[in-house]
Parts: sequence; structure tokens; C-alpha cells
Amino acid sequence: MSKNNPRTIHLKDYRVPPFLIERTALHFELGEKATLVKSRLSMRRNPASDERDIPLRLHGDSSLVLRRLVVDGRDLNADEYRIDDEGLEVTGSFTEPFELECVTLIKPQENTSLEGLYRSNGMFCTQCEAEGFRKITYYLDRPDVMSVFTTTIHASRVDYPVLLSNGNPVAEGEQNGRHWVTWEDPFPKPAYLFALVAGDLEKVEDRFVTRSGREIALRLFVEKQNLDKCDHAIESLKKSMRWDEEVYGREYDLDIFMIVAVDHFNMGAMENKGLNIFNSSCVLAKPETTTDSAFQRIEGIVAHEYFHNWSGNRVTCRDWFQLSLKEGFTVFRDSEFSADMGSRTVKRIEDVALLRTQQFAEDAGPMAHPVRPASFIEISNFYTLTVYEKGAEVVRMLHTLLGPEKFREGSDLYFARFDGQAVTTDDFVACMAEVSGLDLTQFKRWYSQAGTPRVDASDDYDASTGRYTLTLKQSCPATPEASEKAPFVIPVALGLLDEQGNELALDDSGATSQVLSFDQAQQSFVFENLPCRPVPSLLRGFSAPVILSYPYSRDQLTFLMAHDSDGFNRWDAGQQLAVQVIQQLVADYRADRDLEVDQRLITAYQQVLADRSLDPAMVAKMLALPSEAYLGQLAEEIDVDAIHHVRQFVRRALAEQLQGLFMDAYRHNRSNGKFELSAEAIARRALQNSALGYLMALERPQDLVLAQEQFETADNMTDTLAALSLLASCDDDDARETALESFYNQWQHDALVVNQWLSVQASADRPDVFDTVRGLMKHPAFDMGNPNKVRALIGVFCGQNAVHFHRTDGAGYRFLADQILTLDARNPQIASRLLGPLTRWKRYDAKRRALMQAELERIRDADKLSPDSYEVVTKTLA
Ligand code: B3K
Ligand code: ZN
Repeated sequence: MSKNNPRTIHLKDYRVPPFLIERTALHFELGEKATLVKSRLSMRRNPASDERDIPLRLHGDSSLVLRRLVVDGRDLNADEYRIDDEGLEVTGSFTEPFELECVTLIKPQENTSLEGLYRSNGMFCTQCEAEGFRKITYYLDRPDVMSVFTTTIHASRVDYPVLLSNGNPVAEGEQNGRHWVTWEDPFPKPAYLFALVAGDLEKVEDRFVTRSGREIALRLFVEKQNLDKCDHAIESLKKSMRWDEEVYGREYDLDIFMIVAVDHFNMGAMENKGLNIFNSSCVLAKPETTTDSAFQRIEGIVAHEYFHNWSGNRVTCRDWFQLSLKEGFTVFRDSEFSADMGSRTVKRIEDVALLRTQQFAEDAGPMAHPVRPASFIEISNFYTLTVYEKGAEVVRMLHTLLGPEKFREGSDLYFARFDGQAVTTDDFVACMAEVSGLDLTQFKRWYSQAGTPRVDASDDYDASTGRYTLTLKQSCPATPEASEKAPFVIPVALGLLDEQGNELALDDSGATSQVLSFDQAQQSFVFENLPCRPVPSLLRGFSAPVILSYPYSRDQLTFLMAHDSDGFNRWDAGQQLAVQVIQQLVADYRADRDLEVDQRLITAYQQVLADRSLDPAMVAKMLALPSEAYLGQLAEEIDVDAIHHVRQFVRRALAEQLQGLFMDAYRHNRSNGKFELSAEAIARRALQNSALGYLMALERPQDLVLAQEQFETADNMTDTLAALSLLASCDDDDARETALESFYNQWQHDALVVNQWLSVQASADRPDVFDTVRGLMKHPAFDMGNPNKVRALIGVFCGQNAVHFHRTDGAGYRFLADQILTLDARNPQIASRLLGPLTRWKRYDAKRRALMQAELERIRDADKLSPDSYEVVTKTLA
């Protein structure tokens, strides 16, 4: 594919596969220089295809070296097939079933894209989703071709004692120092779920008895030094298996479930059938090295990949436009699982904060696309917040509209009807419509229309009749694929509060909460017999992924913060209050006016801090000011300096006025006993560290000492890292350097901890942070070939340190563009991801815009740009 002519793939061009592969037998000879891959495919024409004369085409990457091609036992001559950049075309009519054998030579040692078969720390491993299998051998590498796989792996026994693939081991042997194992996976699957691992690995083993009494062996394979970091993942896996049985009635199907941890991985983890492969950062954990949020993230990711066994593997996607069929649904499933394992409200707050800052930004930018995209150049670019997180919100709305019982009925029907098939988001919604009797035709616009809908709410109360009318108007901004949008079906959960904060009855049944189905451009909802003018609590639990505005006064927001029975909306009222205050101050700052923080915000925070009846985790969330990213997202034009300055100013004002309470919260929640990973202990640490953060804003020597003491005495990484992050931004050179140095000295042997050390420095609010980042690029701890390190240093600096990345001389942009160009040649997926901060260029002032545009153009004009980066950069500049 040349850069001037990258092919766009359209959903409307979908055709069923003209050929099927019933059985796939693979044979790998793993070698130090090269690997030989032999495949034997039992194929036939697809009776469901009307393309009866179409020639046989197999996908294959241009890096494949074809050694032999055999059809029904006969070696083909060179003139009987043709190889091009995208694969192999074989001459012949193929009217009868046939066997195609193929021998290819590949070089995993030279594969830096981390897609296909590659090496990580001396082991072999694979990543095939979405289209990596074509880097291993010629194949029909599309998700609607499902085949039964048998895989035999040959390798040196000394170097690769462990040989794994999908399914169950059925045979093994040894010859001249080389051994082999054959694996059989009885479940038909697309090639993207294929996996192979070979290495010198140790394992931790456990078992799980399914509800029907089958015993499943659970195995977690890691490098030897990580054996003490396996317990949490195994426990998380067992919880996930139980939860999926209880909540979805889904049982595991093979006899073995394996997870392998690898250090070089483009994303978090991969749900290969029976053999999940994980980025080591998303599976390995122990209290000394792992923060609470990482523990929770690991639990969620282990669950996510496990849940894919049904939502993704047993029922898979027809084509990659349907990606959200498995990803949106599975994210919804893992987020409900996490809500059940910990605090539902806190989990919801975290999910919504991510959605509102990152996904809303994506939906408002040049790469905006529907949950089911209609076209793409490179599918790897579409593993997005929209497909995952917004897709999960769409499933959540179905859950809200149907209610839990009907939703479960719909999911049972979906799994029963489509087991073993590759299907579409329409098929999923059809099951939900069938069991509920709802017409979901209009609802499906959530899958086909991009952009974040806005909802403007206004109301009216007639005191003489007690009638309250709520009027909602919806609109959706233009996005690249469409300028006009038809109305969405928006479930709006609401309650109404009287002046004392009591919930009012909304109808004769006495219900105090209701879900409105808002599906017109404008609609009014009437509530009768209300004794007073209510304060509405709208979009409870964030019942739809929209931007809702209602003209709340600051007093009303303070009132909701204290009284709303919906925990999410209590938090959100606090966020809205802080946003109003900060936005006003940003305007003041830009107009050179004096800054003064609205006392109501301070009083509201004071009440939250003083209320010992609240869950400390909620208090910590409520005390967190809206992030700079979220504030930027809300602004007309992002003024990074003003936002940063004002947010820091407000933090400091809160710290000054509430220092006694912050100190109390710190002391009260500071653990002094043995480390625990309970929800309660996690909540206390969250509040303790939030309080410490405020105290450090005061820049007093005694708080510095507090942070140093915590840093030196903590028995867990949450407390250590919280203190280190604060010290890394402080002005005391000695305190800062001593802490960073001692941390590195203590942890230099542990790559995952060292990555956190890189991130702490990349996100520090220091005048010299840019030089520090550039210096760290040359540090032995950094490695451009390891995506975790690239994300920890370059990704964090450019994506999370706004004021310093957006320096007005453009050096931050130049730096990022240089790194992208270097990476593009070796790992296009990572390069393309790193473009993220530059894709928002139109949101900044003219000077920064011009500087970012110039860097984007420099990338666009580079020689041999990958299709991945080409797609993002051209769409961004369009
Ligand atoms: N399905 C994988 C993501 C694959 C990304 C390929 N570029 C992990 C997950 O979503 O569970
Ligand atoms: Zn997934």
C-alpha cells in the first residue's frame, strides 16, 4: 500500500467470504534466526457466497517468504499463483473442497511492530488482532472465517521449555534436544484469536470448579522473577469466572485457562481463546510495587479478557466495523463487575470522568467516528474510546431501557442464537428488541451517528396547580461523516428534590426516580401535584453519554452536593460548581482582574471534609477539582496556562482555608497497621493522599517533611508514589532529587516500577521538565522498543503535562513529531497512538495551532509513512 494511495475500506462493501476454512493445522519450527510456518488448510467455497467464480485470495504481509504452495498434494508452479503487497492469489476454479498447504519463512526476531509472531525478552509470543495473523502465514484473515485449529510447536527444549497455544495439549515429544507439543482447540475461531507462546517461563497454578462441576486448571505464566506478583491476577480471574456464571449464566468451556505476561505489548491484553496474553503491567502486582489503582485496573482487565470468552470469542464480529459488538459489550460487562467488586458510585465516577474528558474530545475532533464506523484505512486506529467506552455506554442505555431482567433475557438469547457465529451490532440489538418488545430502530442511531449530543434542559413550575414542566432540547454537532443528525433516544434518569432535600413523588405510585425516554428534538415532560418548585436532579448515574446543561445556580449545586440521593449526581454537582468557579476565574485571569475564590465552593468542600459519615473514597473523589483536561475540553479555546494557573490557585485557596481539616483527614486516614487491599483501606489511602496533595500546595516546610516521611516509611506503592509525585514537583531541589534518586536505586531492577518513576518525572510541574524528559530518553531505563516505556515517558509528558508540552516555542511539538517519526518505522501502532495530542490542534490559540500544524505536515510529508499514521495525520489536517 503506497502512502499516496492507501485504501479505504467501507462497511457498505461487506461481502460474505467466498471461501471457508474448516480446519487449520499449523506447524511452527521456532528458530533463532528464522521460523518456518507450515499450514494445512481444509477449504471449500462458501455456499452462502454468490461470488462463485472469484479467484482464491489469501491475506499475507509482504514480509512473508513463501517456500512452498501445495494444493491437494501437488506443488504449484510459479505461474499458478501471484503474490502482491496484500497477499496471494491462486489460479484455479476450486469447485470441490480442497487442501491448501503453505510453507512460509518469517523472522520474529526482526519484528518490531509487535504484531504477528515476535520476541519479547527472549520468548516468542503473538498478537494477531486485528490483522496480525497475516504476518505469520497466508490465510483468510477476517473475523467471519472461523476454523478449528491444531497447532504443533517445535523448539529447543533448553531455551523454550514452555510451548503454548490455544485449547488443550494433545501430544508431545522430543528429538535431538528439540521438543514439540501439539495443541487442539475444539472451538472454531477466527485467526485473530490464535496465540502461540514459547519461552523459559514459570507458572502459578490454581483451579476453578464451574457451577456445573467441571474443574478448570488456571495457569499464569511469568518470568521467574515475577512469581511473587501472580496472586492478585489469579484471584481476579476466579472472581470473574464466578461473576460471569452468576450474572450472565456464562460458564467457561475449555479445561485450561492460561494467561501469559509479556513485557513488550502494544496494548493492555488480548483475549486469545484459552490463552490470554497480557502486557505485564496489566497483570503483575504486589503491594510493594503496585498502586491501588493498578490493582483495580488489573482486576478489571483480567475480567475484561475473561468475559471476551463469550462476548467476542464464542460469538465474534462479522467484520471489524462491528468491533464494538464485542468491545462495547465487554467493557460494559467488566465495568459492572468492578462496580460489584467495589464501590458502584466510585466506579461510575471514574468511567464517566474518562468518557467526558477523552471520549468527548475524540467525538469533537477530526477522528470522530460512530460506535460502528462506516469506513477506515487502518483498523488499528479504531480501537478507540468511542468503540470501547461510548460503545459500553450504548449497551448500558439498553440495560437501562430494558431493565436488568429483560436485558439478561436478551443477552441469553444473543449467546444462544449466535454461538459459534460472527455477527453484527444489529444482531445484538435485535435480540434486545425481541425479548423486550421495544422498537429499537431509532435507538440504533447511537451506533451510526458520531458526535456527543447536547441536551438543554429548562423548566417551569406553576405554583397554583403544582404542575412542573421539564423541557428538553437535543442537538448534535457536525462530525466528519455527517453534518445533520437525527434525534437520539436518550434515557434521562431523574429525581426531584424539595427545599429540604427530600425526594418528591413523581407519580401516583410514589416513585421518586424515573427514566424518561427522550427521543424528539424537543420534548416536555409534566409532573403534577408537586408541593413546591423542585430542584431537578438530572441524568442520574449519567444515564446517557451526552452533555446536559441546566441553568443551575451555585446555591442549587451546593444543595445537590449535600442532598441528592444519587451519589453520582452529588459528585457531579460538586464538579459543576467547581467548573463554574474556575471558568469565571479563568476569565478574570485573562482580563488581568484580581482572583478570588467563591466562598461557596470552599464551604461545600468544608462540609464534605467534615462529614465523617461519608465513604472516604467518595470524599476523595469529591475533593478532586475537575482535571485540566476536562476544563480544557469545556472551553471554547483551550488556554492551558490560564487553566493551570487558576486550578492551582483554587487548590491553594482551598488548602489555606481548610488546612486544619486536611490535616485531620490526613492523620485520620493514614494507615499505621499492616497493609490491606480491602475497599476500605484503599478508600482511606485515597483520602489520605488527596489531603497530602492539598497540604503540599501550601509550600510549607512542615508539609514537605510530611511527604518525605510518608515516602520513606510507606509499606506500599500507593503511598510511596503519591509522596514521590508531590516531591517531584516541589521547589526544594534537595528533597526532590534525593527522593527520585533513592526511588530509582531501590527499584531499578523492577521494570514496571521504573516505568512509574519515568511517569512521575514526565508529569512533574517543573520549569525544567522538558529537559528532564529529553535527558531520560538517554537513560538506561528507557527503551524506544518497549511501548510501556514510550507511554510512560513520551506519552505522559505530551498527553498529561499540558503547560509544559504546549510551550509557546513549539519545542514540545517538535519533540513529539521527532519521536513519532522514529517510531513509525518500527512500530506504526504506537506511533499513530502518540499522534493523539497533536490531533487536537484546532482547539488552541493561533500561534500554537500554526506550530502544531507545521509538525503534522512534517509528519505527513515524511517518506514511507505507515498507513496507521497516514490516516490519523491526513484526517487531522483535513
Ligand atoms: N481485543 C484486544 C485489543 C486488540 C487491539 C488490536 N490493535 C484487547 C481487548 O480489547 O480486550
Ligand atoms: Zn476487549
